[in-house]
Amino acid sequence: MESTTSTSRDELLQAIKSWKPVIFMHENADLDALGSALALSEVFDLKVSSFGGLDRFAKAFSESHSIDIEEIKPSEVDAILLLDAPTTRFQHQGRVIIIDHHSLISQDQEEEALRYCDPTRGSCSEMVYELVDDKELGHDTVIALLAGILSDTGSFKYSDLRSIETYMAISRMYSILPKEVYETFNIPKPKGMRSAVLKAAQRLQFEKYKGFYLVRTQVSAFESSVAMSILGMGTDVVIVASQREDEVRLSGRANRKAVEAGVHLGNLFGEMGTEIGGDGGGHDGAAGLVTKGDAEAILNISITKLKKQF
Ligand SMILES: [Mn+2]
Repeated sequence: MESTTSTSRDELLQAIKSWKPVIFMHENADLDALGSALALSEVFDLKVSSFGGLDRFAKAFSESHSIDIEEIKPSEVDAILLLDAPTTRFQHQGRVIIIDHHSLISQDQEEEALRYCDPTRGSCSEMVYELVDDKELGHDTVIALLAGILSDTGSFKYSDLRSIETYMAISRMYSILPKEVYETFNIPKPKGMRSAVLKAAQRLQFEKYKGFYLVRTQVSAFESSVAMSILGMGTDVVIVASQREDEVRLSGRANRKAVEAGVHLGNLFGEMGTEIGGDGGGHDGAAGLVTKGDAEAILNISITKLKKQF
């Protein structure tokens, strides 16, 4: 089911140069998407759109580095370059280029696009850097790329050696020490996040299945931060749901041991999205689903399906 690189580097670069696409990042764009966008924008003189918003780290980074991103709508442009997501998921006409490192969950998600995608890579930033490594990049762009690699690989916890090699190559080329990159993540926690984590811990339910601790819980917000915090408590897989009116968001995290035993949360949520409606996907150890219904019922379905992966 996994889609790998399907266009050549030369064909991709040629299309970027001749189509002059506007860069779109995924919804709630993270540092990986932002770093990739800044590098391509700088090298090929492309516009970047903030359509779909930025997450708190990407937002803090662009604010502190005075990076101004316009909110260009997809319907206003002839060609789109989508970064760090396997499908566009928004209304648009015209040509599409996709550079991504997620797996495409189902064939019907496939769209007419020039795809330069490799789900075996740890980050989009490393793929993009390798496309432009013969060009001189600005300092802020380099920091964003390094931060993108670090955050998407969980500081290399989930990476292969290529992520580390690319990180090293960039750091060496621009003489950047890790402490400067880590500063990017040093931003205050938003109001309510700590209490969301504590409330989620208070109401979590766990079971032991084939020697693995499976945890579920519910929050009203911050589901992915909560999932990360609970994974840090020593659990093997955690799925956190948040209900907002009839919309339910699931965020899941699995540790290496669970992934090695067969868990792939991106596939799990992708299949659930296809079966019950909604958008789901991600990586083996970190994924999300947005769907409609009752949080408790959807959590139950996810745990039942999760057990089949072991
Ligand atoms: Mn990414």
